[in-house]
Amino acid sequence: MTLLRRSLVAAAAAAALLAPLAAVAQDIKPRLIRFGYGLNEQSNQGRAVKIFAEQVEKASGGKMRVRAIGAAALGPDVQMQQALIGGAQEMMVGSTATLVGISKEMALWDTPFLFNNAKEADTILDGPIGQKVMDKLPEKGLVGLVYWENGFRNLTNSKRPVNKLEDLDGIKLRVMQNNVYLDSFKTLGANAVPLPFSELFSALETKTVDGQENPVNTILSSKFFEVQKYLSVTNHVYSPWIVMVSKKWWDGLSKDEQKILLDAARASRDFERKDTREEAARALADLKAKGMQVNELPAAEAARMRDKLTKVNASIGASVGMDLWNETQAALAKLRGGK
Ligand code: KDG
Repeated sequence: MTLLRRSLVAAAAAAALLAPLAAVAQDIKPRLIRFGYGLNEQSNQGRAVKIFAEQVEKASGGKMRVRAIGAAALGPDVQMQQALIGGAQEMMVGSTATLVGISKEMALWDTPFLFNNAKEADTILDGPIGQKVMDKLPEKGLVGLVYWENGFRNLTNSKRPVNKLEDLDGIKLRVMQNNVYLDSFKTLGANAVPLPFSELFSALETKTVDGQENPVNTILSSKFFEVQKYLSVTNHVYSPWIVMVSKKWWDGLSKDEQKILLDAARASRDFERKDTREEAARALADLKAKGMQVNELPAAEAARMRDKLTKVNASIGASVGMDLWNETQAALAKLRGGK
């Protein structure tokens, strides 16, 4: 047998010996999941991603590892959404409001004053209507797992307290990149300026905008109190976050792996809502202690705000579909003791 032939036979034998080891090595190499989010690690959003990561690693015996990447290091919501659709990133949590450009039914959750309290929000979001809205995502390349709580949104600005609608006149107010928010605050008299969350602090600091609106948790964790004097409690809309997976990647997982992610998402949802509500209960006192001047919008002014925004609601109904709109209104009426 020639030297070449002997070498080839030896190489083939070595490869046959090493193949099972390579397969075992492949088996124990953990599946890495890049999970992007926009707030910082110390925020309620960051804390919940950490819980999700711990649950996944524990349930998979270390075979699935979540790399939590916060502070919009993977880009703003809209950029991460595209990365998931393209399969360049596995998971994210972000605002439903920034998803409307991809899935129009998500605009349902932008409806001003849709929910009166967290119980209504949990019941609708975790029930058949919330699932129906989520079921529109796979055709767009995304899979929604659960809704987390961003929370009821309130106004801050550097100019004056908002005690009546007219106090919004001329305020340059940053809003999320979403037409309902844009239309709503234009209707209320503000000069609405859409910006990604990642640019918000510097826009406030440089006075590019006078104000913004976010839940008190975010006002605290993003230190907006350093660049905003006035906090006016309006609770003008309940804002959900949504935990999503790239469908391209999801479809390649085993049923067991998919169940691990869904179970961990549900556990992190329950943690996140409890954690967010406990933090929100302390937040007004914390923000006052940090120098913010806090006022509550009087009920009569909130009623005026609702009335002014009814035409925005009509456009939402038309956009998400009147069946979904009417089903939601009926479910809420039933929850509130109506027929
Ligand atoms: O990644 C940031 C998003 O989670 C966004 O929802 C935060 O509420 C937010 C805003 O105002 O952009």
